[in-house]
Amino acid sequence: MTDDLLALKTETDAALAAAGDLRAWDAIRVAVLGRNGTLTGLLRDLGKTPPDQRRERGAALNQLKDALNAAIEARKTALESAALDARLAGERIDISLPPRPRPAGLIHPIARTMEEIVAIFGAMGCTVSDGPDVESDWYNFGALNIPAHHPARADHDTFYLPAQGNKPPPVLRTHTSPVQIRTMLTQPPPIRTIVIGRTYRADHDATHSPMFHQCEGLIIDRDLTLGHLKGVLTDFLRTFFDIGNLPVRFRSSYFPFTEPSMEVDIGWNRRTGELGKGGDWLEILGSGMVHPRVLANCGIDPREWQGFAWGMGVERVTMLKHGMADLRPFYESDLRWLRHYGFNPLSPTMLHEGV
Ligand code: 2U9
Repeated sequence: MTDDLLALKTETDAALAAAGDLRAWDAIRVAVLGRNGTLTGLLRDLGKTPPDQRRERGAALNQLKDALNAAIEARKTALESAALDARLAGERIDISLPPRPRPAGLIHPIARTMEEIVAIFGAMGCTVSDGPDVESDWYNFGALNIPAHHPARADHDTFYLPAQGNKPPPVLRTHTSPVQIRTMLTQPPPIRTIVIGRTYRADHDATHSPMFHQCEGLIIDRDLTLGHLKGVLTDFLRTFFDIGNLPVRFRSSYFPFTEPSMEVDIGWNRRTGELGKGGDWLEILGSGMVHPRVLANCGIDPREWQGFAWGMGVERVTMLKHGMADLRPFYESDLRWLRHYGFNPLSPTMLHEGV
């Protein structure tokens, strides 16, 4: 190779080494191999070379062209891979960073209890059903075998809304039971569902609030018995209170929508409030086999299907589980109370993870 060609190779190699990015690299490529590039000019001038030197000069130029092409491509590959490395390093996320030591918010005890109840009955195969807070007289009372003037209506301290036309006035639902009525009217049996939500009764003291939360359940299938009811509720109570041998007692009772009906008591110590031992009994929930008339009201044939239902107050089970004496702080948004009784949202101790 002649001196001028060697110089071009040396110059180009130096320029490529100095090119820090693809833009600089492209400028070199164009300056050497482009239409007006140095090498392109030399090839064009080949015709002006005296014929006796032309062959040798042509071979040298081709050799230089191959060498320059290879050097330019190699530099491109190196620059591209350096750019990718830089991008990957810049986009790295350190997933080993610990969470903030003090979470900004806490889970309200009512929300926590509802999450736990859903987790436990969910593990038993129940869905969660939902319905409106404002209900018709029929869904809240009539369909549940509580006709007008039935004495059970007096227990409910109902909030009535203005009547429309000749229809009975709508009500703020006094229990979540109308949701199970809606479920039976829209879904064919078998049914396994729970309902958790706000309910309303005109009552206000240390253990009653005009708005409170209920959880009710409904299981409909062929061949269900009181034995199934006792098994499901005993398992629920022992899991919820986290006491494997919690004493559970079923006591005969009356509700218009179940027959037979049973109240459920758990063992505790009345003096200390400790659950699970102590020889005293505490009423915790109501239950029973769904009344055949309630099934028939929803178009379900009671000769083919039967089932059981239960109900409990969410505030009440929360107070018992966590030793709270008064229900009113649940709704007062007092941050000191919430910091004391709230639950860490990052706490990994959800019941269903350990059941
Ligand atoms: C349908 C059929 C039957 C739900 C039931 C109870 C017993 C019960 C109370 C507990 C405390 C309400 O929050 S509380 O005041 N509930 O004792 N609830 S059986 O029975 C149903 C519901 C819907 C269609």
